[in-house]
Amino acid sequence: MRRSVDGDSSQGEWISLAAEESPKRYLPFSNGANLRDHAKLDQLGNRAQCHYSIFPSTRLNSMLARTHLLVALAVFFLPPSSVFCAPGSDGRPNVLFILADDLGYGDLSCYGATKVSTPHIDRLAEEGRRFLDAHSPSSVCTPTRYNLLTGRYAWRTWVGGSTVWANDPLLIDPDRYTLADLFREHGYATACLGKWHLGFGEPGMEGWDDVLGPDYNRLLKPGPLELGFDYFWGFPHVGQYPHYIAENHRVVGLDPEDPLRITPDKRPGFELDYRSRPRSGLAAALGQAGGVATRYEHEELSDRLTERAVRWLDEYDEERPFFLYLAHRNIHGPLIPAPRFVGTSEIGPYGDFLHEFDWSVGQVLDALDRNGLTEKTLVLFTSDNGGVKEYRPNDYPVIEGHRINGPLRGQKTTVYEGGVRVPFLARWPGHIPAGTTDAVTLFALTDMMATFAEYFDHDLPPNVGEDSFSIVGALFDRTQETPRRESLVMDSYREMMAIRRGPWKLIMGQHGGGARYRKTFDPERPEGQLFHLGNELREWVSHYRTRPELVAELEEEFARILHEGHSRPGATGDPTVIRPDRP
Ligand SMILES: [Ca+2]
Repeated sequence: MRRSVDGDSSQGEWISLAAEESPKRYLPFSNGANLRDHAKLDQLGNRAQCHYSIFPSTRLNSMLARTHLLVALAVFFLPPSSVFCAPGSDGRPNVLFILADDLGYGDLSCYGATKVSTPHIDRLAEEGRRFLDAHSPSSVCTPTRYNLLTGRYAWRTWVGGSTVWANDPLLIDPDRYTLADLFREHGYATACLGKWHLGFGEPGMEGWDDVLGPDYNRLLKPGPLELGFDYFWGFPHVGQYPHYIAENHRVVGLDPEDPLRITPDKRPGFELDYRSRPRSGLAAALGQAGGVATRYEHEELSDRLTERAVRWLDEYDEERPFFLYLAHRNIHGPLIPAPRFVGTSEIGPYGDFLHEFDWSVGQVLDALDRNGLTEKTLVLFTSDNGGVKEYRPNDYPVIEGHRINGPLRGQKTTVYEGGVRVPFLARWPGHIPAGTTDAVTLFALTDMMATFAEYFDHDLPPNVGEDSFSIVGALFDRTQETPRRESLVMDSYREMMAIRRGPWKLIMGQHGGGARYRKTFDPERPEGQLFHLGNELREWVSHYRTRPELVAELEEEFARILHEGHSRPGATGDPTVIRPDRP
């Protein structure tokens, strides 16, 4: 196995996969590298039959710019009441937010995949807008979900860049104003279906154990219902124990005679108390005992979630609009689809699992059609982090010919683009032009808070959405009233921090900071990595040594965002540190 350009050999086999693509092709400051990345993306544009090319320098893209300008001008001169005149009773759409799990930038046909077929998800691209510069912006599940629901960087919290485990409390302070609170305040019914992965309960609650966490036989509270959701049906996480489904505050199907218990990790250290037990990331060996009647099998989980989501839509008959947060379990490992999908793809279980996911999304879109909701619903579709090539040997997928993260370097848990750049699709018939592509708007899932606040003409208080910037302008081709995002902080599972501004991305370390990252420092190499993503999306050519003034500027901007406790103008915050201790 060759050593990668940044020497991150600690990240194992995936580097050799990357090396197969001969990084030398990307090493020179050559147009060839640019063209290679761009040609790949151009294929994506063609596959989605987009109206626009994504390349700023091309003639087609100038058409894009002109079209956006014309639309913006037309919108500007329309009376305000007509701008969002929707078929719904009051003009505001339902919002269906579909969050895939571990879906990579190259996993969908509409983002360039050729070894799998995702026609139902591609439909969203064909009938809506595809974004190419969207970010999670964290590299794993929990912190991204925190960003989405709060509009605040998760590295300001005790979870840092990693995930909560079955014995962790609710990460979001119940007093914090959330995206669900925003929708509810504006008259929406709110529901969360699927993977939660933000923890339940709090230390000191009845039944709490300092090592094992909440008592799953009691009320799981606080949880989603304390954060603005009217209804919750879902599971705490995927993969780790316990394997159960909860509805609102209760585990479904629990037999009092067979209580569900978490069994402690056998490794040294877990006899410690809650605050001093080993950090998250080591807790995967927690087990489950009892609760037999509550257990699900992985192969049935997608079916059960799909059935619940479809039934929720079929039964929805309220006058008020809804915000449905559908957090899917696919395509997070274990890669076990329902038996009827096994063998349906050319690339084994990974592709089969993608096919199951696409089927599931298709069922949900069919439910919108069947209930006359398609025209009244803004569908947003994205992923919580990049795809996984390899970090859990048992799940190593056979992916010959399939580039999980497309042209991007890295994978889930790293701060390279492969870990944090995600597909993002938006469809609202009549309001978002069909088949369009936006390659220029830098944003993150953190930005949903400010986006919908601006849409509702809702001034965010200073202590809400501290790192959130609206993308209303890019989403709906309208004049934007609030500041646009100029920089974005991203982080890895091990809190390797990066900051993006324009095409430049500074990684404040020598590696990608992935799950297997070890904090070793090579004095022979530059302290950080500086990439120009506009010239070279692949992140092989570092300009760190040649652009010290730019490195200093970006470091200064990051330090400001860190120490001011916020990045959104008008917000406030206390000086923060990266991953503070648990409260
Ligand atoms: Ca994930």
